[in-house]
Amino acid sequence: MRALLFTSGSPFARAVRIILDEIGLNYERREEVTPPSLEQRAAATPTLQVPTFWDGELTLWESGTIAEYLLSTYPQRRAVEPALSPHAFRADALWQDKLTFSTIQTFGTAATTISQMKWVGVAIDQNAHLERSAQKLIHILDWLEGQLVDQKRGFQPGWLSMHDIFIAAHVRFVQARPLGIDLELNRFEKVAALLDRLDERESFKANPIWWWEPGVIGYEPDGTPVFSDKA
Ligand SMILES: N[C@@H](CCC(=O)N[C@@H](CS)C(=O)NCC(=O)O)C(=O)O
Repeated sequence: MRALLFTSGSPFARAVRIILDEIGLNYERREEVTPPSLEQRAAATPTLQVPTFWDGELTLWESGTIAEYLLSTYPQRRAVEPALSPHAFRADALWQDKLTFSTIQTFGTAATTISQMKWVGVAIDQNAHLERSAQKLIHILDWLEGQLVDQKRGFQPGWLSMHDIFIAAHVRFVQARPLGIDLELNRFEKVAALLDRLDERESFKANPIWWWEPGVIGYEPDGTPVFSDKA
C-alpha cells in the first residue's frame, strides 16, 4: 500500500506530489478538502500536519524527509531534461545543499504561518511576528538568488532538485493567495526564471496549487474554489 495524505492547498504536500509524479509512482490520494478532526489527523502523524506518506510498512511525515526517502528509494525518472536528481544532497556539496534546503523550508513555514493566521483574522500588519515573517521571505529569496549560478540552472545544476521543487511550491503558494505579500520577484531574476521553467513541466501542471481557506469544499475543474453555503 502506498498513499499520501494531503490538503489541496498545502505547498509542502504539492512538492511531494510533484516528486511522486516525476518518479512515476502510483499512490492512493488521501486528499482532505475540509479540515479533519484532531483524532483523524493524530492517527496519521503526531505533528498534526500534512503531508503524511505510507509505503508498505513505512509511515513518514515531514515533507523533506518524505522527499529524501523517495529520491533515494526509487531510481526511475521521467524522460524529461533535466531529470529529477538522484540525490537529495550532493556528496560534494553536502552542507551547502542541506543549508539551502532547510532555508527553503523555513520560507515555507513562514509563508504558511502568515496564511494560517489570515484565516483566523490576523493580518500581517496587525502582528509583529507576521511582519517579520513576511520580511523573512524577501531576505530568503535574496539569499537563494545568490546561490543560483545563472538563469538557466537550478540548485543542483544539470538536475531538477528537490530544492527547486520546494521553493517553486512555496513561492507559487504565496503568489496564489491574497496574503498582502509582494515577493518582489522582479528583483530575483534567477529564482524567477527557475520558477517559470518549472511551471511548464508536466509534473507541475498536473499538480496545480489551489486556493484554500475555511469554507472551501471543492473546486471547479479550472481550480476555482467552491464555497459551502454556510461559509
Ligand atoms: N514541516 C512540515 C510542515 C507541513 C505543514 O505546515 N503543513 C500544513 C499545511 S501547508 C499543515 O498541515 N498545517 C496544519 C497545522 O499546522 O496544524 C513539513 O515539511 O511537512
